[in-house]
Amino acid sequence: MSTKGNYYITTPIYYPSSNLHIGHTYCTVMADAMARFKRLVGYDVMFLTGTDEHGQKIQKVAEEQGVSPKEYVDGIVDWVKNLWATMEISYDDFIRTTDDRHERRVQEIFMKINEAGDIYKGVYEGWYCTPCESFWTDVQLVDGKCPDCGRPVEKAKEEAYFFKLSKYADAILKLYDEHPDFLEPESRRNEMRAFINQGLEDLCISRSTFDWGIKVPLDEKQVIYVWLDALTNYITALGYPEAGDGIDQEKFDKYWPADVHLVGKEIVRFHSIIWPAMLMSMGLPLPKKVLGHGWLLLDGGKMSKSKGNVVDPQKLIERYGVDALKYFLLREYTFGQDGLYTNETMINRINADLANDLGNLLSRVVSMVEKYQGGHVHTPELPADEATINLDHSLKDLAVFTAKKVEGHMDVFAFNRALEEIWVLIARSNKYIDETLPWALGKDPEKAERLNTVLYNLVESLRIVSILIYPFMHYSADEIRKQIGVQDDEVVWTDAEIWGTQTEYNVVKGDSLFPRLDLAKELEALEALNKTPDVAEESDIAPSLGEVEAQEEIPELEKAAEEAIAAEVKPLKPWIDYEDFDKLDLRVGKIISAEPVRKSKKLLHFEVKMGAETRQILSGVAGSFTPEECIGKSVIVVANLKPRNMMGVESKGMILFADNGAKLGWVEADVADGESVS
Ligand code: ME8
Repeated sequence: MSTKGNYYITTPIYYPSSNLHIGHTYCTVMADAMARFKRLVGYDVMFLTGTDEHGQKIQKVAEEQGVSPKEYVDGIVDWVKNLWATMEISYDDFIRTTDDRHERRVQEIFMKINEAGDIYKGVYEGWYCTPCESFWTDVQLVDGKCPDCGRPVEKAKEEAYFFKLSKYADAILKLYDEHPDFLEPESRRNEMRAFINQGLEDLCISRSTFDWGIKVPLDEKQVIYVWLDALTNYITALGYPEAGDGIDQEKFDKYWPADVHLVGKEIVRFHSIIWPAMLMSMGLPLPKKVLGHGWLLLDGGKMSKSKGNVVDPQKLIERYGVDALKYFLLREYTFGQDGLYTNETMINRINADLANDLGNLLSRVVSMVEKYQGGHVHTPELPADEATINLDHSLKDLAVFTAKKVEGHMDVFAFNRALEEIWVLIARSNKYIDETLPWALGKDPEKAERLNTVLYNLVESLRIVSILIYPFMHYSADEIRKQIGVQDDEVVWTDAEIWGTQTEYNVVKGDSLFPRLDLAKELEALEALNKTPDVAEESDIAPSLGEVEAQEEIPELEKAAEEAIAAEVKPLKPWIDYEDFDKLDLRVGKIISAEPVRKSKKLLHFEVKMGAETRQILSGVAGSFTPEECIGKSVIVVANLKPRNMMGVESKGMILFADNGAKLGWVEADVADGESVS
């Protein structure tokens, strides 16, 4: 029963251009854990996920498969729903952008925005990045390429409808100022501010070069272009803008505005600029929070079977179970930051936390209750002496206070900290066994009552653990409850704050929760799994494109996020011979002056002192540094790079900078200028 109000949480609607991978699973698992947690603490939760099915990329791949786009996406959507069913993802609704309810409402929304005077027909002429389905202005391009994915762009010109996004620039900046928690983490807010300050262009919201989309209601020749179609899912699923028709608008009134849109960092821009602008145009309240999570990166940055990573969540689940995968994803990574996925990290995490700590605690306690107590423990009867009272209290106090700590971490989406807190209690319970030595008590009939007390305390602690882990790993929670004999089927969060809710337990030992894994064997097995073609998948149109390797052969299918992920951790270039390296003359230089270059937004003009010689060097770093902050830096210069003319100025050499794909940093030297670097 809900007492705390309503809570609406969403994931992105994923592109069914291919099967989902562990990155999508990561986002959905976080949303599911939060939805389950909120339900448990008393909210009436609406958890929405779904698929974003229109667009040129999907149309192309369907054509290549010789099927209609709808047939194509149907296959993938079945796979996605099946994955979520296996994981018991507790969504309340799954919206597909091809649902009739969505298509109809998107058209109505288009008309509403049009009536507000925010749509006009124009001609766009810009740089178009096909994989990202994004237009860019000259200023936004980085080295002439797409600033999001780094791929080449092409000039495009076409009649289309535009949304007056630029009109809302100030209102959005004001939103960030007045409601800083609208967009988190803070670093993303700063990026978005900088993006808006560069100048916000109106947004092209229709296309006429393909037809796999929702028709523009005013113009049969155009289809609504992805982001208007996609973002609106968050309200069309609630029945907006119409009442009646089986889906009551009550739902909209009840859950909108959303409490949180959980999204990957590469689509924060769409959710924190375009989406609020559209809502402002419709006169609707804005979501309370857009939360950008980090990426899971794979070895070398790119998901590929040949690199030895199993990225298919189904395969990991088949081998280790749903809870192990969920626990690993939630415990290993820090919300908002990128993290590296490796099979080894996963297996080590399962062994250390699940097999050793949690699994062991359950099996030790249940075995001892069976062995020493005939499977039965009851509320302690005899008051213990002071030392034992203190010992017992240290366990009880920790146990009953853990729920509040978990709540605190969940408030800020710190899933890993919440789990860490629960594992402190698990570790304390394991230590309590070592401190109380039940096997020694078992040898002395006079200590029978103390033995009962110790084992009862341990079972109580496990009962509390079973409640605390419920939002994250409900299968294991249920198994623990079954083995220790919890009578109440319903998991009640507040029972985790009470010691002694059940006066008697009859335990029944079951299977080991998480058997210990042999790391070497598992790594080998996972590698073999990678290499084994999945027959079921390859006989099926949709999943046959599920492997990321397959996508590598079909560049159009590669998604912006995956490209950007690859860009973030750049794969190593091929080996070079020492002779190649030796051709470089690297010197330490000191920047003695720095100025902008006229008519260039990118270039800075540096005077660099290298011992006796002072050179002028132009670098495309104006987007990252102000001239003032460059002066005085000691840098590394490729001194024998052939001089080049840039904007009519000769640049002699090149300064080295660190480049993480998003931002440049200094590579500084700590020696006198002019010195050689080798
Ligand atoms: O962008 N690590 O869909 P999409 C972590 N349809 N999360 C990842 C990830 C990774 N390696 N890869 C994907 C779209 N994700 C649009 C969204 S919403 C109105 C429209 C997750 O299939 C992450 O949450 O490319 C990311 O934002 C989302 O999947 C992108 O899914």
